[in-house]
Amino acid sequence: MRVDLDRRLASPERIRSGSLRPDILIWSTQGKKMVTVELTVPWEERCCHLAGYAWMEDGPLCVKMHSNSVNWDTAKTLCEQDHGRLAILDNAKLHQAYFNYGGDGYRDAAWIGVTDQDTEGSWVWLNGADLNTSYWSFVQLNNYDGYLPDKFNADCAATGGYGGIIDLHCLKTKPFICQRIDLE
Ligand SMILES: [Ca+2]
Ligand SMILES: [Ca+2]
Repeated sequence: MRVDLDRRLASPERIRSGSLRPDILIWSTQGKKMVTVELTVPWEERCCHLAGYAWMEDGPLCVKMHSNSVNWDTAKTLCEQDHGRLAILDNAKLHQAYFNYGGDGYRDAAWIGVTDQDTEGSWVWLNGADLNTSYWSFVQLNNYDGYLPDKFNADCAATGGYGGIIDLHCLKTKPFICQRIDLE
């Protein structure tokens, strides 16, 4: 079956409901069953790159490092507008893939998708997972970052230095990392 047409996934406009996954959806309302079919074609392996994101095979992780500084909420919105989310590094493998990618492992502070805005001290990723701090090389979640006039209210997290995680005031502006989980 040829689905890799001219390096584009093409389907008639009137039956296309989305450009991403799944490729085929078959359902029966009577039988209350749904079957999803995902076709893998050679070109799809490079989707992450083609979308302008970095492909970190070891994760696997498909992320984009945005160097412009915005507050945490804006970063979250910008990632969502680009069909993604603020990056979620909720296991050691993802953490390692991210920090080992290129360079010497150093990463400037950049927003990631974990916050303790709902309950102070209880850090939760945007996918609902609790933050496990065991695999971060240093953890500075002290609810303080010197942001004026609200120094003792750091509820959003950023990557920091060599494998670390730090908390900052959510209104502070920082670079941010978006993730396209649909391209991983
Ligand atoms: Ca906090
Ligand atoms: Ca802090």
